[in-house]
Amino acid sequence: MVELTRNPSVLKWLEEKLKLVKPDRVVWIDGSEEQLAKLREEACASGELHKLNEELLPGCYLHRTALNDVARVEHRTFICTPVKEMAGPTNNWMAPDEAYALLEGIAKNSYIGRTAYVIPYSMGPVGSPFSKAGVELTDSIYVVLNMAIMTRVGKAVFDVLGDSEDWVRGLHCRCGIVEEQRYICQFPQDNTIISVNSGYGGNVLLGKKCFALRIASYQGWKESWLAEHMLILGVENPQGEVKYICAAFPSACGKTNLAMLIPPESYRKKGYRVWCVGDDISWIRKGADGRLYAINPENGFFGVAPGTNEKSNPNALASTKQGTIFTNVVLNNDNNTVWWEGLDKNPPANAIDWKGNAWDGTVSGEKGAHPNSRFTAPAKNCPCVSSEFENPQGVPISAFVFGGRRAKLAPLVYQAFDWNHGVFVGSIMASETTAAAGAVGVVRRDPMAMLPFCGYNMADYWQHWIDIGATLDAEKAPKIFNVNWFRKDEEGNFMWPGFGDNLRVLDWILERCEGKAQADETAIGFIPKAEDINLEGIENEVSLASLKAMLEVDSALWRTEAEGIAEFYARFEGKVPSEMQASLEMLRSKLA
Ligand code: OXD
Ligand code: MN
Repeated sequence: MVELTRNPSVLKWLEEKLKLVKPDRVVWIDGSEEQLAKLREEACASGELHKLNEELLPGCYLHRTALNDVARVEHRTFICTPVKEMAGPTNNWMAPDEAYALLEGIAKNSYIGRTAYVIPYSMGPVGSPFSKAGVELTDSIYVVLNMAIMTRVGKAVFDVLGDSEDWVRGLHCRCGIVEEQRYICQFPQDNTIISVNSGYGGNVLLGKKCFALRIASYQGWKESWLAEHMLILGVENPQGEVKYICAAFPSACGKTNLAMLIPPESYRKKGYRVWCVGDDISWIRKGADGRLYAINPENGFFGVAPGTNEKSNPNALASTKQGTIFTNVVLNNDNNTVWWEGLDKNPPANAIDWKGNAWDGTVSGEKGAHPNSRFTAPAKNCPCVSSEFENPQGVPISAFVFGGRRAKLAPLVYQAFDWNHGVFVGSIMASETTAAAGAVGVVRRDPMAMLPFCGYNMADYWQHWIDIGATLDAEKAPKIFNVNWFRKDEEGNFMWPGFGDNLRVLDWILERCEGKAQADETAIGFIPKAEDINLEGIENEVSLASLKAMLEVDSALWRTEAEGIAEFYARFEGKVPSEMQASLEMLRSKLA
């Protein structure tokens, strides 16, 4: 085996892990196209990948997971800190000793007869001061090929790492894909992740949720930066100035769509453009000029396929036209391409569904693609990818936007009074569940959309947000907002058109950041004057009266909400920062 580094901590860790899992051979991933091409070929020969139509989808492949392995498994995801209190009340916890013993027991000998792949990868542009290195040891070519899209892989990562011990250790073992033995464990104090018995993206592409959010959020706490579940987009105005926004939404709120939005025609004509820097994760640091800067640590999009189409997100669709790996979508046998629910109205008749069975979409009552089927697409494919995507210094952030899915409660948009109040606004994020998650309309609290991704006690995480704010001059700190695209009228219809028209709300947000637009002060924050939201071109769809209704703050509903927040805060047993308790008290008294 050709080792790609002499880093003693890497070699020692690998030696230990290889002794544990006992592969037949070891392959170091050097990042070359030549090596990746060979692995693709090998995966096609074994059936792990299926090569799609080279003319219509050049360099694209289809993969099907095991039927019992189709999504992240929050109930089997653990934060393994020395004491439970460090993980907090919202994380599953296991003592590190116990977790290592359990997982190493499962991992033991699990690579016998298999190949071990050593993937050096960088989260963030190689060599950027924001970036961090990781090494993932895996027995899955699918993982190698997905990591090669989602991160920067190869020897250059080791060259920058040198002999440093600051890298994240990640061990992935497919084992038998046994659900009852599936564990996704993070050890923040050890910079370590172990994932066993899964082959599904979010559980096994260890650079993504496990490192870039769970481990990185802990690192950010210790090193004075933030790792957030946020997209990054740039809005370019007709003068050519670009302002950047980071936005956090729980899963299933259209994050990828917002990150790549196409401006409404009236905006396009004036010269507005939207640029995508990232669709899922932001790493944020204070720059030399005192402003906050963000990078997207990823290099690709791991997007949900169903519902992605020419209308909802043409940029995402275009991103999947080459060099993409599709997981659990429909295979159209007639032309060897892919299909999913919501792509268009023409499901193929001669097809294979995500389970690998013959499927006729014109008559079948069953879905052909799994609702959580995915595309792994290179960011460089995206027609609206930002020119700053590779900027090692990141982009300056003007606004943070939090959002959720609330039928009645939250107005279309409101602005927090100040940074600390903004932390409160982020902490009270919640979403009402959709049919996809079982019961409809159940409120799930998801502070900063980080509930499943915060690698330490969420109360410490909030304190960290407050501490970061304290280091910023008020005029340089990003302004903080909350949006709700999902408000419904009495008949249950969505009141706001969403998609590209969301730019109208971002427009107001950026005007507020520049101190231009007006607002009314309410109990929950600053609300726009309806006249200040630009409805040009959608006057027939959204009346001023309807917009006013979307901006209303219903005190009775908010009083109930305040009690829900208090109940949630009580779970933290006195650890919620006093600034946030004060915001809750202020809300209660203003509503009284
Ligand atoms: C994701 C998620 O897959 O947040 O990005 O669930
Ligand atoms: Mn996500």
